Amino acid sequence: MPSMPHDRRWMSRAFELARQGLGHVEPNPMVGCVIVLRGEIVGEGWHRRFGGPHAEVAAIAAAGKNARQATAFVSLEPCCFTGQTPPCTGALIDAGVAKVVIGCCDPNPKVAGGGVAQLRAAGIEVIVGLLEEEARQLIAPFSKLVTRKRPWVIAKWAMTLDGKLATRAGASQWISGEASRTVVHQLRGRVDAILAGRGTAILDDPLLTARPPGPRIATRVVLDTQASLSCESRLMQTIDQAPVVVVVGEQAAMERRDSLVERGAEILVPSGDSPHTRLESLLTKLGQRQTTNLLVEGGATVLGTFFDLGAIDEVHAFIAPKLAGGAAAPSAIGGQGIADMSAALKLHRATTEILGEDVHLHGYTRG
Ligand code: AOF
Ligand code: ZN
Repeated sequence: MPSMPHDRRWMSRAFELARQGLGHVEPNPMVGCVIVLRGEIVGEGWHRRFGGPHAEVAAIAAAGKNARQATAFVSLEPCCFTGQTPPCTGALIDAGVAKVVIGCCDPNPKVAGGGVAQLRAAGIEVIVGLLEEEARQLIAPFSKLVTRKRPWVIAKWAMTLDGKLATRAGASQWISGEASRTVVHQLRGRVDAILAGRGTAILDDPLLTARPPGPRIATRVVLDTQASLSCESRLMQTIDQAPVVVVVGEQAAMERRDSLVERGAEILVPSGDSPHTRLESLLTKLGQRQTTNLLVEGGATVLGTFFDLGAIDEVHAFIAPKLAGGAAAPSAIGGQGIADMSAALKLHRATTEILGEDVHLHGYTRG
C-alpha cells in the first residue's frame, strides 16, 4: 500500500506506545493510538492494563478538542462491542475524527471487520493495513489465543556452545551468565505461565519465579505424570508467591495428588494416550484459562515434545562460550527430531545479541 513516510512514522509510534502494555494487558492485545491534526501529534494513548481504557479512548482524552477533524493512527482495528469497556468506534465517532488509519484488523470474532464497517458507515475515511505485518506481529499471541484458543509458546533454553543443557551427570547450574539470566527473569515476569518437565523440576529444584518481579505473576506448570513433585520442593514451598499447577497422568496416585492439592497446588489431568495428544489437551486447557503466553523452560524431553508437535512459536536461546561434551549429556531439544536437514525448523526474523559473554538468539518459527 503506498503511503507517505510520515504516516508510517505515526503508525510506528503507535506500535511503540502499544509495546508498553506488554505483560500488563493480556489476554487483551497490546494497542497504541496516535492522533494527528495538521501534521502534528495532538494526542497519544495505549491500552495500559487489562480491563482498562482502550488505546483510542486514552488518545482521544489526551487530544481533547483537537481530535475533531483529526486522523487517528491505531495499531489495531477499533473495537465495536461493549466488553469491559465501551466500543472505541463510538468514541472515535463522538470525538469527530475525520480519518482512521489502522495497522491490522482485529481477529477477535466480535470485531473482525465490524469496527471498520461502523466507522465507514459514520462517514469516517478508513485505511486498513498500514505496516500491517508489524501490526500483526505485535498481536500474535492474542491472535493465537482468540482464534485457535491456545497459548503462544515461547521456548527458552540456555546451552553450552556444544548444545548441552547439562553435563553428563545432569548438572546445569549455571550455563549462562548474569546478563542472560536477567533477560530470562524479564521474560518470566511478563508471561502467564512457565512450564517445566518433571526432570527439571526435581533435578534443578527451580523456583521459576521472576526476580525482580515483572508486571505479571506466572503460574508455574510442571509436567509430572506420577505426581512425584515433593511438597518440600522450592516450587511447592513458594506457592504463596506464585501458583503451581501439576500436570499428572490418569494413573497418578490419589494420595500424591491430594497432598499436593492440600499444599495449594492445582492438578490438571490432560486426556490422551501419548505425550503428543496429552500436550494438545494441555494446551487446550491452558487456552481455556486465557493463558496468552506460555514460557517453556525445558528440559530436553519437554522441549522435544513441543518441537515434534510443531507447538513452538518463538525461541529464546542463550548460548554460553563453554563446552560440556559427553554423548550422554542432553542437548537442547530431545524428542524424535527430523531426518532431513531440509525439514529443519528455520527461525524467522532471527536476531542475535551479546549478553556478557553469551549470545542471545531470538526468533520466530513462523514468518
Ligand atoms: C481496541 N483498542 O486498545 C484494545 C482492543 O473487554 P474489553 O472492553 O477491554 O475489550 C477487549 C477486546 O477489545 C479484545 O479482545 C480485543 O478484541 C479488543 N482490544 N480494541 O479498539 C484497544 N485493547
Ligand atoms: Zn476498543
